[in-house]
Amino acid sequence: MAIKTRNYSVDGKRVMTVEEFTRWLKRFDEDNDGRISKDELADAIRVSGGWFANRKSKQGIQSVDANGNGFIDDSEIKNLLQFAEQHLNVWVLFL
Ligand SMILES: [Ca+2]
Ligand SMILES: [Ca+2]
Repeated sequence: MAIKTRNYSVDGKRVMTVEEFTRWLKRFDEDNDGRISKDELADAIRVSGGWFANRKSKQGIQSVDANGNGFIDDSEIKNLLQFAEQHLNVWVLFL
């Protein structure tokens, strides 16, 4: 397995730093434009075992898209941390 072992919190969430979460999210940037689209976020939700991925990703982007371009830009990833806890089974640590 190429995937590194992660720390897991007691409730089964993957524990990551903001940096690790950013790297993890970027794996879903399939067209490599440096931004996360609705479809790419939906993939991240699916991989995390979430239901209603398309609907959640639409809501997620709307709630974090500060500049209104319809994508999650680098500067907006930090707005996604609460969403990550709720829908991506990720618990982001602030260090
Ligand atoms: Ca992209
Ligand atoms: Ca944006």
